[in-house]
Amino acid sequence: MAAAGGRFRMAAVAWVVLFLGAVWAVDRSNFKTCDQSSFCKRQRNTKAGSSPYRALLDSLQLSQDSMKIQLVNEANKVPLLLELYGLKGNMTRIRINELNPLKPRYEVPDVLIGDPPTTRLSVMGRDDNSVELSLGEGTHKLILTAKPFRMDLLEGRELVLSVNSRGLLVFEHLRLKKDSFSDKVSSTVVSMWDRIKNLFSRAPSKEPATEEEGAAEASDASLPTEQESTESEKTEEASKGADEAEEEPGSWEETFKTHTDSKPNGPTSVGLDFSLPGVENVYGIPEHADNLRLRTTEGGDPYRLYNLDVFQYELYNPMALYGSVPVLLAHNTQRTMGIFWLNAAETWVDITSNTAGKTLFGKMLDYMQGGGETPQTDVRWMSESGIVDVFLLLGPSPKDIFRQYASLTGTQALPPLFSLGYHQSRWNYNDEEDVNAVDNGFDEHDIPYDVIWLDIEHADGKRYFTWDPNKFPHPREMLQRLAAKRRQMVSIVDPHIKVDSGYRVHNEIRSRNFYVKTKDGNDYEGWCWPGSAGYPDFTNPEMRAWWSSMFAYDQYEGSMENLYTWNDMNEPSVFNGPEVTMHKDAVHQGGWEHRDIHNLYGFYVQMATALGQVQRSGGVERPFVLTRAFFAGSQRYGAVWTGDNAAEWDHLKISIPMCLSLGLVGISFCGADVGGFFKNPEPELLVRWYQVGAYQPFFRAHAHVDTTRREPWLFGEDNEALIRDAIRQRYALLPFWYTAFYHSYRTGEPVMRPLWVEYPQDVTTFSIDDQYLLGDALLVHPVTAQGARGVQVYLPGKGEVWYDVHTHQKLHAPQTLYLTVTMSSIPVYQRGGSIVARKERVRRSSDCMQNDPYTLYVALGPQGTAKGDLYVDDGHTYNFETKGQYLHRRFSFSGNTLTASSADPKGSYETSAWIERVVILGAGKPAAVFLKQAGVAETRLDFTHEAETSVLTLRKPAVNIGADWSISLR
Ligand code: MIG
Repeated sequence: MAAAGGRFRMAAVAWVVLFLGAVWAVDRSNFKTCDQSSFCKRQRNTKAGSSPYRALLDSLQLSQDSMKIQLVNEANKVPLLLELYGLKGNMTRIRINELNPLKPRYEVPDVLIGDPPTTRLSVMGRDDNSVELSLGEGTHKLILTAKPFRMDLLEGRELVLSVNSRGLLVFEHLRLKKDSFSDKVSSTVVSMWDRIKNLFSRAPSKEPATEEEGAAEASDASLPTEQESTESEKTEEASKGADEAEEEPGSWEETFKTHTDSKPNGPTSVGLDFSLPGVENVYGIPEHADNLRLRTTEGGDPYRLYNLDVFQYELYNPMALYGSVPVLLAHNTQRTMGIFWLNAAETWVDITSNTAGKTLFGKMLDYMQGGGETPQTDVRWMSESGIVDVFLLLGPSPKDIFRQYASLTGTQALPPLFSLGYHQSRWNYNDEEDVNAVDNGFDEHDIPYDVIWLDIEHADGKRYFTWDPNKFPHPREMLQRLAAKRRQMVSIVDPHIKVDSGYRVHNEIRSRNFYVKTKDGNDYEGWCWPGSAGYPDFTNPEMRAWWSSMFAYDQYEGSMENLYTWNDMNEPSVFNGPEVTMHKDAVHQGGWEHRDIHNLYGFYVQMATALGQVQRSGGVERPFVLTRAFFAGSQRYGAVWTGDNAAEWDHLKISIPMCLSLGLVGISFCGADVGGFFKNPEPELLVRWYQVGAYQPFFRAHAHVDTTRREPWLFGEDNEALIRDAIRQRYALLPFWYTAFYHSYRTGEPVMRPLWVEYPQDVTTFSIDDQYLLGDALLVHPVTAQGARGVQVYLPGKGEVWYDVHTHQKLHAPQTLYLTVTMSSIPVYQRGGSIVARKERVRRSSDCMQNDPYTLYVALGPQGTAKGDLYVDDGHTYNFETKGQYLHRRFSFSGNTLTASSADPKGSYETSAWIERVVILGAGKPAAVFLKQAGVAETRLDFTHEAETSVLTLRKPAVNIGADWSISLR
């Protein structure tokens, strides 16, 4: 690859150094600190104090569903327009934009699944300096104070959230550069804007340049401006603004390392603060390699949200990573709330707290002396461009928050069943023989697996949608061989497209004018794996439609039904770009800068890819697409993973909080590279990682091209047996995983969830992130420490009981127990009161298990009752949605009777799968057991009872999983 040049040699050198065991460390100098990001610095330089903003009460307009009011910055007189909406389901939306922007500001499209339904707002009272509004179903009220501007949200008489109470609303209005300011220049600017838009006019487009434009104009028109803002007044404002900004270096041009950002629009950032009285625990805003519970950012950098390809990322810091979800959750024993900051530009989040640094004892002392202030957390959001568009999710319970957020951005797509099985990947499986040998290896070693993955070396010279003619000359035969074993393959399709006139994909994108443009209007080119590469403009719906069409079987040659997709490098990664990504002044469809849309790029790549997969099957089959970059709403399109981790114990450990944080903001289908991407894991670490991965939603082993091979059978028989056992545990629980995903699909609740979600009043759980729950029934505390002899497990729930799933030992809660572990231990507990379905016959793949019989595990609660459910469908089509072809079964145990009934009469599905066993944990020994089905005489069931563990096993009820029945113990 001579063309690839120095960057690749450099990368190679870096890896050699790494593999020689040199220091593991991100090169921090490649990435900006807040101080090096001029808008972050400017925003942060505004300190808490009295807000310069005043709300003009006379401008208040109340309509059916919203309130509009002008805000004016007393310092520069620039007017803003604030819109407030009460949304159905206990949410509030606040939008702040310029009243008369020089040109439209970016408003994020496509993330919300629709226009959120509103509720009626009403004015309850007003005086000289404030207005009181009633929100929602009358449960909340909002007091807007005019001067200084702030808003306080109350539930009953309790203040739950304040906006701009610290006076940190900073809205940099669009203005013209001072020295270029004249009528002539101003018309030049406008015509430049038109010209940039026209760059895309070759592409046929039915949509107007921006929908937002129209909306912004409409809202301008609909409001009487207090001071009629004429062109000349605007002019004054603009020049005033320019004066202020002149003092700030970086406002009109910004340099980082060798890159200069031309910033044609000058400073455009927006920022706002939120105060949360009574709150000490905040979560979310992934992706960061940090604990579940967010820390305060005083004295350090804010958490950064800017999708980046970070080489050798370090743990426990607020640096940006591959994906961004601007959603923060706040929790205390009384309530849970959420703040969704809908902005796709570079964003920083500061968190401060008045109790930070106080010890628990200190807080207690405060409390006892009555002198302590109420704990409070303050959150400050700062984005480089766009508008303020923020949703306040008012809970009050954690599950309300999930429902509220899902109503805005959608729920987790129901994955095809195979994708919940085990995935075998490495960079790279070399050729068809290699794929064959690995595939056969799983059979020889009796280890189930579902998917084998091909990384970038499979394509012809990193030209995605093609196959290397020497290594993969017969892709269809290879895929057919896998299909015959009821297995799948995933191939990588990255969004950087090799600039090569012999490459059809490139030619088509270029001829359709679908590439992102430079600020000068040329096709943007960057260096990536193929050498010089173009970046398709995924923000353009026409481009996405074309991209989707590339997944048709006749377009993607060599593909077939069991080939699925992996989207990597979609931050986007640009090796020679600023911070290894795209220049912010690159231009997208509609004339929007990359600055405006950056965090959305990866979201769109996965969207277009997933849609392509759906279309290739005529809308019948569900897609599977793994993405590295993501945004709010990405849950609708597939799975994410945590990128290039390392074969180190700390990286194993942090996979838990990283996936928990994603689950809290809707993205349930999360996993980390099992084994660690960089470096070679020692066998102990590899085994432990399989044990952890088997109990995380996306379960894929993956490894860097320079690592030694690590298929499960390469580490001796003992380790192989341990890995086999972990993978088999995963497969046995597939019915449970699938059901948990069904719930996530229905409600948005996370599959893998922090303990506090189920025990919201138990303060002990608030910072736990070394154990978690799957659904509401299984508690997992995996071993993540080297040489571990035991783990401290916290079992929550006053008066509850838990059962060790391996020994069936019953344990009383709440308690922290020390559990001794060996290399085979994967500490998992089933909650007393739950029922979990498993399939316990060992097969080659999940598809082979489709009609296998079930075992029900009924774990009796303290009252001798239990309930649970099971979701079943064909595992791969949309027929569950379009034809009602599914079963949602309910099981409940009380009064010594276990009953099976339908949880949802709208669904029905024919399956031959039956129940082969029922295991009741915590049961006494009955004299006899009877099975009853409608219209059939009662039959007696065989059973065994273990007195020591109180386990009652009922043999062969042999009822179809779709049938209604009851079993009574007498
Ligand atoms: O710059 O495709 O995170 O999983 O193996 C590295 C090669 C590019 C990064 C991904 C990794 C993948 C690798 N890719």
